[in-house]
Order: sequence, then structure tokens, then C-alpha cells
Amino acid sequence: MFKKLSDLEHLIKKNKVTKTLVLAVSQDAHSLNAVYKAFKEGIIVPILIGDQALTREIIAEKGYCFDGVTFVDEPDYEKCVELAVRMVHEKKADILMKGKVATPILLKAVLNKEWGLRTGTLLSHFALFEVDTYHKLMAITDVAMNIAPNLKDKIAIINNSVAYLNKMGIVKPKVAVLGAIEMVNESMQATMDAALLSKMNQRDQIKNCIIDGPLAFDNAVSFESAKEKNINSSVAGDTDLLLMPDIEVGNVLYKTLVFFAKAKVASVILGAEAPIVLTSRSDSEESKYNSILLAVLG
Ligand code: COD
Repeated sequence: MFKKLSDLEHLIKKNKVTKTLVLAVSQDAHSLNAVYKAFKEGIIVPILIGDQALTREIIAEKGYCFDGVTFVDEPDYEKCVELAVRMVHEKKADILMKGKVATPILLKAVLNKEWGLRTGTLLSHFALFEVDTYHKLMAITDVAMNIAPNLKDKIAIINNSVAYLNKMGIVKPKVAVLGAIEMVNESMQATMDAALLSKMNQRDQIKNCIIDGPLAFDNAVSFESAKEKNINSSVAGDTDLLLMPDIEVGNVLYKTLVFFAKAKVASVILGAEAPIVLTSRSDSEESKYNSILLAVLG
């Protein structure tokens, strides 16, 4: 089982995996640093699409050597994103990565009906955290794509994440469906959905995982907290995946973990034709690099 995000790198190197990654709107120093590191490690072969003059300026400043790498000059953000998405759609690249462009612009292109990366399932964001105060890696979903998922969306979001965790070797991930409280309250939709998801899991309508909820954050991540409240759950305190009620809660938790708890993170969009590295502009170079690793593993 993975305890640290650096375990992803060990596994990829052991399996000698190299993937082609297209960086959309490449004139972004943080993304280029992470891409260069992965390139030097032999993990990816990049294609850099963006304003070539600005991109080369950053590369020259850093003293990076991208010899042999394809550069495509397209200064217009939307055209640039379209070119990158099409490249993945046409299987000329294995991974799409967001550079210096707003998330909705990239996601709208990914969802384009003609040349986008839809597969017929819901696309969702998956973030994998390494927090010093937790005993293993913990995934959190969805903090960046689906704004207010309904029950059907939540099933798809769980399925996307569970499939990825299964790929990482976690055979039956423990999924905590978060609420503000651990009791079902008919005025709180998140707790109602949580109860339904748990029952659907018990009846094998959602497979390859163990779901429990509603759980409040404290009892989802702390066995002692759960015990104090007499919560009898095999998930409480040992959660592999936290399902968020909506994007606001998810995004605030993500940023709280990063900024206050100094957590390390890797994140990707799942459910598309290929993994998409979609970190936020405030994410560190390390988290962008970790996200590339996570995408390579997919
Ligand atoms: N998976 C598959 N198809 C989808 C999804 C999805 N997650 N979301 C929308 N669609 C399809 C719909 O079925 C429809 O066919 C089409 O796409 C358009 O749907 P809309 O009108 O609901 O969606 P858009 O295009 O207005 O917006 C989609 C976004 C993903 C851009 C939107 O949901 C969004 O802005 N999400 C939050 C992104 C964000 O700001 N994240 C930053 C956090 S740091």
C-alpha cells in the first residue's frame, strides 16, 4: 500500500513507464518545472503547446534543455487548449496537462462533443493527499469539477475514484461519505445521499469498495473520535477516499490541507479518454510533479 506520494515515482520507475504528455498553454513556469523534472526522469515525453516565444523565454531563464521536444506555437488560449485536447483525442498524446489557463476553459474543451475527451461517464476530479497526521495516503473527491453532484453523479464519482484506487493496488478502498454530522437528517441532503450510497454498497450496487456514511470529518479520519461517538464502522478512522458533498466543501478542505497542514497532493481528472493533470495555479511545483506521476499511473 502507498504511504507516500514518492511511492508513485518508485512504482513508475520500476515498471519503466514513459508516457506522452501535452501541456496546454505552456508559458507557465511552475508547470514547466514539473514537466522538465518528469522529462529528465524519463517518465514523460512532453509536447509544449502555447506562446512559443514566452515558453522559450522561461526555458532559457531556467537553463532547461528540451532538445528533441515538440513545440507548437499558438498564442490564443482557446485555440491552444483545443489543439491539445484534439491531440489526446487523436491518441497522439497519453496525458493532457493544464498550463497557464483558467480551469473552466480547459474543462469546457475537454467536454466538447465533437473533439473532446468524453467517454459517456461523468468526469470527476480526484486528489490524493499525503498528510503527516494521517497513517496512509487519502484521496478526496470531487473538489474541482462537479459543482453540486446529485446522487447519480456521486455514484459515478465514487466509481471513477475506486477504479483508480484499485489500479494503485488498493483492492477494496474504504469510502467515507462526508456530512456535517454522522446521523441522517432529512434537512441535510448530504446525509441522505450518504445513507443511500452506503445501502447501495451493501446491496452490491456500488462495487469494489466499502462505503459508510454519513460520517463527519472527525470520525472519518479518527478512530478515537468515532469510538467516542459509539460509531461502529470499518471505514471510520481508516478512510481511503473521502466523498465531498459539493465543490465548496471539497475545495476549502483541499486548500486547508495544503496551506495549514502543509499536505502534499497529487490530482487528476478521471473518467475522460485520458488522465488530465489539472492542478490549481497556487499548487506547488512538487504537487504538479506528483500529479504528473498520478496521471502516468493511469
Ligand atoms: N462529466 C461529463 N459531462 C459533463 C460534466 C462532467 N463532469 N459536466 C458537464 N458535462 C456535460 C453536460 O452533460 C452537458 O452535456 C455539457 O457538459 C455542458 O454542461 P453544463 O452546461 O452543465 O456545463 P458547463 O460547460 O457550463 O460547465 C462544465 C464545467 C466543468 C466547466 C463546470 O461544471 C465548472 O465550471 N466546474 C467547476 C470548475 C472550476 O472552476 N474548478 C476550479 C476549482 S479550483
